[in-house]
Amino acid sequence: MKTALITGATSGFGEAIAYRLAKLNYQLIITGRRRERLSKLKNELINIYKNDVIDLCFDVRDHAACKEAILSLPANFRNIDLLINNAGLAAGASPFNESLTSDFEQMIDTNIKGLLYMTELIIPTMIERKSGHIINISSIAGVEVYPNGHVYCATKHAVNAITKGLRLDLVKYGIRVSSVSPGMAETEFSIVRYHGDTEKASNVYQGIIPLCADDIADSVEFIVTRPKHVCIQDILLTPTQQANTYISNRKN
Ligand code: NDP
Ligand code: 8X3
Repeated sequence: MKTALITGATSGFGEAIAYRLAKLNYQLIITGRRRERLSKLKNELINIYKNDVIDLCFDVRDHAACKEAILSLPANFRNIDLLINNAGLAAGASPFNESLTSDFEQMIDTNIKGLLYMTELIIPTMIERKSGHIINISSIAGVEVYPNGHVYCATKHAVNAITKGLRLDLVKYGIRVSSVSPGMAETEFSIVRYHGDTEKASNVYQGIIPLCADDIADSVEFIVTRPKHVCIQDILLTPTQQANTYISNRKN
């Protein structure tokens, strides 16, 4: 049985990916900061799929906490075959000069530094075994910058550079490195982005059928079910009504 670790499994893409990988018979390590949600998800996954699941509650911005979490894993969970770096967020959607420094820091610390911490902690056993797969959840925001997107877009551009860099450095160990780059998807993402303002969040998807978390789980399933000699480097997917980050065909 293969082992996967998913960061940010308490909602949205991470949760959908957890269900999908459990269905594909992975034993899972699910992580996030919201302990109750993790326990609930763990119980549901065990009830439905009977797979082994470990829940680790920590903040990916805290290097010591990431390390402690990985070191706490029992022997049969230490060889992680698949790392899904999914935890992330956008904080704020204002012009640069009206944005909060604390939002900049939260996005950079989570989307870039958290991903780096988890990757550096997990790849040593992949390198040892000359096998493994890392999937970074990037975004269409990593491909093009949109108004008021500045730092969020910068973090996802960084995720893409890190993904390419990892692929270059890990190719000699047979480790696959992929990314998934979604456009607009309705999860808790916009509620978080607008600091809990649900009205502003729902306006984001007005007149659009957005992607849903299962669409991203479909991409992950496609990537992980390819034969070992195939590395899907990236899947960029958007709603049919979204042409790029700022041109959409909204039906009102
Ligand atoms: P959600 O807000 O629904 O989920 C985000 C997840 O990240 C939660 O499980 C949250 O868990 C976790 N998370 C956030 N900050 C931290 C932290 N500091 N430490 C640990 N976990 C953290 O959003 P999505 O599912 O939509 O987002 C998942 C990823 O997909 C993100 O990287 C996002 O940038 C990306 N993305 C989203 C798109 C969208 O339109 N929805 C499109 C393209 C990419 P908890 O709060 O419990 O810690
Ligand atoms: C989230 C997609 O277009 O809102 O990464 O930035 S977008």
